[in-house]
Amino acid sequence: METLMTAQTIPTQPFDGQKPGTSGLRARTRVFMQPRYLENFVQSVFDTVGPLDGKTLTLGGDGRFFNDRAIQTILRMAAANGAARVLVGRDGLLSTPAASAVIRHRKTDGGLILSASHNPGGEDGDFGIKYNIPAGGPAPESITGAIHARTAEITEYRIVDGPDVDLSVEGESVLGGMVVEVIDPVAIYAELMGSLFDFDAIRLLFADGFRMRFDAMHAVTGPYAKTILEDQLGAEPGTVVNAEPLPDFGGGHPDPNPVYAAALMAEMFSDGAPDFGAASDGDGDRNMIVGRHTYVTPSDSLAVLAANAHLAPGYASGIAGVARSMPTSRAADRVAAKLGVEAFATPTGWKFFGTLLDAGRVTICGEESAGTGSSHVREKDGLWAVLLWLNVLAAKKMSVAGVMAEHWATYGRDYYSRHDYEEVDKAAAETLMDDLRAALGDLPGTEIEGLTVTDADDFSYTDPVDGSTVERQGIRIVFGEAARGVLRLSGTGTVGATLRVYLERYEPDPSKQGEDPQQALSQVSAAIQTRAGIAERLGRTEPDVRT
Ligand code: VG1
Ligand code: CO
Repeated sequence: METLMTAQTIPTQPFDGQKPGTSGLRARTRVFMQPRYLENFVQSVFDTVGPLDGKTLTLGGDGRFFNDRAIQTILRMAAANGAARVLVGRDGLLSTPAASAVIRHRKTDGGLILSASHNPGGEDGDFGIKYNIPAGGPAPESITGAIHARTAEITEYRIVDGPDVDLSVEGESVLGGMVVEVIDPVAIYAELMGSLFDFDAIRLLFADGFRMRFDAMHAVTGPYAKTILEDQLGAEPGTVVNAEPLPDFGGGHPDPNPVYAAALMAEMFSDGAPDFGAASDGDGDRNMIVGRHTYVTPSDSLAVLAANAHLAPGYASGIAGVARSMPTSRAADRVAAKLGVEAFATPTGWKFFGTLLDAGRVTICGEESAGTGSSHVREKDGLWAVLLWLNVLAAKKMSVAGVMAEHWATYGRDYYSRHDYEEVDKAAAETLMDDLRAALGDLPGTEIEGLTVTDADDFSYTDPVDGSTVERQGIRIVFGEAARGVLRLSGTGTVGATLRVYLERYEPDPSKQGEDPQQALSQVSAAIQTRAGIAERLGRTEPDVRT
């Protein structure tokens, strides 16, 4: 029986810095756990997108430490703010792409996703939250800006009292007049995947002895990968490892790149390696693709998927266009040109793809940070990318190495790597960027480490659909047709600053496409390091991560 609960109005004062970054608000878990911090932000979201009266929201997170407590708080606040219903994943879990799928499929009035994605979790790790709009995607800058403005002037929030809602069983209950509907976190998503891909062909592939390793990194994708890969597609039991979501991701860093997914890399480069390997991040929107003895850069993966998407039933009629974030390599543009479809370069962050997807201008999008996705949802989608790769391999009956060789022979190879300098001094990193920005006009024509700069700018973007503009989205230093370096500061970190240096070089000649990427990029890397003064300014001679 539901007891009558009255909404309470609690006075509060603003916290500094509740500014959503590349993907929502992120902060140390302990910062989020202090009284009123989460409440302030959630009430600011409700004040911005509300009133909530009669509305339905989707709610879930990646299961990291504080996920369970935060969900209970948000449910009480949604009830106090008049929401009619909240759909919440069982045990409070929903991967980011699954949340997007639920928002779209059940036509909810947007949703809240709790995650700091690839950032480590735990009481001493990071936590995060973001609001997604009814189309299913991350809120655009106009909304995140309004939410931030609201956090700076908030004076009270609303919440009902009451016991915790039991989220361990599917079904409905009532909280302060609002229906809480606990849903299977996997079902809607798995059904969507089944509608896009040739599951029969992938089943045959596994039945023929194709071997795969999927490393869920103790993050949210485990249950999704187990259900789809092992139960539905017949991959052998044990294909998915680290499948149980843990509050601290088992102490790991749930970022699927060669450094943080070292165990998977070692297995894929061993004798007797499986045919195919993949990993996903904290909230399941990123993917890493590895063939036997073959690492596929995310930029190349985007290009390969764009070139071959028509082999999957969901994309059989072809793709409308391709969008990539600006720092992502130009490999996808080459595919778009050949297909005769539009190609777009957007700022970093999935929120910039939403308008293009909604307008039907693009079907496939991707970022060099291991995010790929399509118009099926409005988030990047790790398992989707893995399934499309499987569908392509099943249709082409080729190995990953074979697919890559064929792709590069057709389009040329874009050698690519990102070098991250993590948790460096924030002021020093900002000065580095400011000084470089100030020198942009003088760069063209200068020679650095034997390379001549032909162009240099700070990327600004006007959305071709809604006309909104953003500036200062990354400094580009271009060396002729072939080589390019991009520098920008991360917008997802919680401590200090992270400098990202994106390097690429184009090689059309198949006889020169077998070089080690770091070797192939050493000259452009040296040029950027020298011109930006990374060693002197940041005290770092080596990056922490090379993807
Ligand atoms: C990073 C990536 C960006 C991605 C964002 C969110 O942002 O570079 O491509 O969209 O993370 O991904 P930044 O500002 O740190 O470079 V996720 O999977 O952390 O939500
Ligand atoms: Co993520």
